[in-house]
Amino acid sequence: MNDTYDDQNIFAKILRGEIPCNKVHETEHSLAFADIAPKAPHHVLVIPKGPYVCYDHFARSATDAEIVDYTRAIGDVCAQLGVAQSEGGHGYRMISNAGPDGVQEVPHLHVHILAGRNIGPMVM
Ligand code: DGP
Repeated sequence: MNDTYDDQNIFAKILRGEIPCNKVHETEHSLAFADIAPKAPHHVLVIPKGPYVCYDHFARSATDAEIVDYTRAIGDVCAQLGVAQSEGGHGYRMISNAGPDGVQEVPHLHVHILAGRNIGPMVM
């Protein structure tokens, strides 16, 4: 996988409204929705609306407005879920897989927010 964006990926279809999602939060440049196969009581995916394949692609190509919006949207989702550590919540794990070695399935940048139980140690 490289940074050539495939607009037929499943999250592009969600953004275009071609397939449904369980929306959690939306801003001008970002969308958050429940993962279809949750690995924790809260498992939310946060994506930018722009055509970015992975985090490094986004960080190097997105506008400052998109980066600020996306960064804040992730924090706002944590607060909305009641897990923001800075607000007394129990915390969460935030993961973003990239490319074949990162075992990224969907080639549109997404951050996984996993929370609602002790997620356990990182297993490699
Ligand atoms: P990753 O391996 O990081 O690319 O994870 C992709 C995630 O996307 C995986 O946890 C399952 C989720 N997913 C795949 N297809 C759909 C879908 O159609 N809807 C939703 N809500 N999530 C999906």
